Amino acid sequence: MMSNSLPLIVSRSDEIQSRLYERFQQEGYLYFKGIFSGEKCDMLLRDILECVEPYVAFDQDNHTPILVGNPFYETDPIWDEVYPKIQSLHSFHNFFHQQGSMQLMEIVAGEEVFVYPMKMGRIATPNMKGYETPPHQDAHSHQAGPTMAGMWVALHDVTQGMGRLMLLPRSHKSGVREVIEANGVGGVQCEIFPQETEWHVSDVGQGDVIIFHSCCVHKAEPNTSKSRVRISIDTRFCDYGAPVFSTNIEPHHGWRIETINWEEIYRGWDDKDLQYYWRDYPGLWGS
Ligand SMILES: O=C(O)CCC(=O)C(=O)O
Repeated sequence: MMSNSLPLIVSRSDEIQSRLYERFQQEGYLYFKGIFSGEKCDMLLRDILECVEPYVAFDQDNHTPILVGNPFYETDPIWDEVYPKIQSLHSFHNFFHQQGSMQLMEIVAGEEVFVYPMKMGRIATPNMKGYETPPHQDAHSHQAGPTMAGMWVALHDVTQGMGRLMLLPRSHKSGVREVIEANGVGGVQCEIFPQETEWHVSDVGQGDVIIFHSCCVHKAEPNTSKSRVRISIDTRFCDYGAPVFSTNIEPHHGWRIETINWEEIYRGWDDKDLQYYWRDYPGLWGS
C-alpha cells in the first residue's frame, strides 16, 4: 500500500482551549513547538546520557546523542543494563509533573489530571531497521478507555532519519483495532485500513510535545542515520477518576527486570511527594 506524509499540524498553547480540544477530537493529536526550554530538556538529557554511558555519547557540535558501539533495542542486554538507571531518575519521572506538562494535559483531560505512574524512555539507535516502533494504539497496549492520552517529548532536535514519530490523523475515530505480533517497541502492530495512506510527520525540535488520543495510530520511522540516537520520553494521562488498568501503575519494564520496582526507584529520591502518589487513585482496576 502506497503511503505519503504531510507535516504535523502545529498547535499553539495560547490558542483558545476549546479550539485545541476540538482539533484534538478531530485529528487525534496535538503538536506543540518549544513547550519545554532547552535548559530543562538538557538537564534531563544529561541525566539520561550518564545512564547510557559508554554506549551512547553526546556530540556537542550537533547537540545530538550518538551511538558509540553496537546498536541496541528495548530488551537487548545493553538496554536492560541502562534502563533501570533511567527508571531510577527523579528528573525523568518528575518531568511530566511540571506545570508545563500538566497545563497541556488539561487541554484534553480537563481540570483534574491523573498522570500515569508508568513513564517511558525511548532510545532509538541506528542500524536497528525492523525494530522501530510499529503502528499501534495505546488504548490496546495500556488497556485504556477513550479519555486516556499519550504525551511524547523530544529531548533534543529529531530530524529525518533519526526515528521520528509518525501519526495517522483521524485514525482514533475507528475504535480499537485488531493487532498482530511485530518486532519493535510494544511487540504488536495494529490493522491499518486501505484508505489510510496519509501519515503526519515533521522534524521536531527540542522541547516539542505531541499529545495523542488513546486510539490514534502512531509509529516511528526507522533510525537510518549513521550514528545519531533519538532519545525521547513519553507517558500517559487521563481525567482524574477514569479507569486505569493496574499494569500502568507499575514502572515500565518492571514486569521483566527485577531491579525495576518502585522501592528501588525511590531509594535515592529526596522528594517524597512524587513517591506512591498514585496509591489512592480511585479508578484502578484489574489488580
Ligand atoms: O517513541 C517511540 O518510538 C514510541 C512512542 C510511543 O509509541 C508512544 O509514546 O506511545
